[in-house]
Amino acid sequence: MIPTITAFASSPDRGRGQARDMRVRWALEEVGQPYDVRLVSFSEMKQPAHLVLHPFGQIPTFEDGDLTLFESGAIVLHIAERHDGLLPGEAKARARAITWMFAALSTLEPPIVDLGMAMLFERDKSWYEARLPVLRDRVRVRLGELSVRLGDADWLDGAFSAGDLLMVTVLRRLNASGLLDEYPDISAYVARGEARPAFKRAFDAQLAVFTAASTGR
Ligand code: GTB
Repeated sequence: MIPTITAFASSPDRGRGQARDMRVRWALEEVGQPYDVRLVSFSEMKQPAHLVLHPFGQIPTFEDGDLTLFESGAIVLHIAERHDGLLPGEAKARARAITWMFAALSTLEPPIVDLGMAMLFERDKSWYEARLPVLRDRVRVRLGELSVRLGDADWLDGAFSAGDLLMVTVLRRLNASGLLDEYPDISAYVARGEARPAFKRAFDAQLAVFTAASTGR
């Protein structure tokens, strides 16, 4: 039996790999675990059949036999714990890699999502022009700190880990903001993640969904 994940039937990001199924796909590709994808529409996400899997009516979910998970970070951790390749074997290095997973999702992602949401949904508000620089500066604070820690290393703590996988997917959400251009070392870090064959397979798979939906094939 292979796991099944859920993803947008028609992703609002138009195949740019910004939705959170991308990180789950990438993790599965990194560890060589085949998977099925069930595509769901926005209305299907709010129906009882999906709410049983995801109490907040969102994607992604992960089903493997009688185990159902939601929350992309928990899903990636589950995959990383059950396969080689995404977490170090040594206990302290493993704990540090998991720390970076949490840092990506709870320290970096919130200000990045706040900025993205404002850019998408608040442009017509009277306060948008005043709020935007505040949101951008909040992200800059974190990028500056991350840049210092990364230094000239390829990855956050030794070998590539699930911490890097989540961090790269979170940072990619800044693509439309132009902010990554201010941090060439972080841009290069993201590019290293995107250059991984597993990332490319995951990206192509989610892009194929968008292409098929938009061409009717
Ligand atoms: N904390 C949860 C997790 O990490 O799994 C958050 C899950 C979540 O936000 N899912 C979104 C969703 O299902 C899709 S990824 N939204 C539908 C809903 O809430 O009704 C968020 C997302 C959506 C679109 C873009 N985009 O267009 O660029 C990027 C990211």
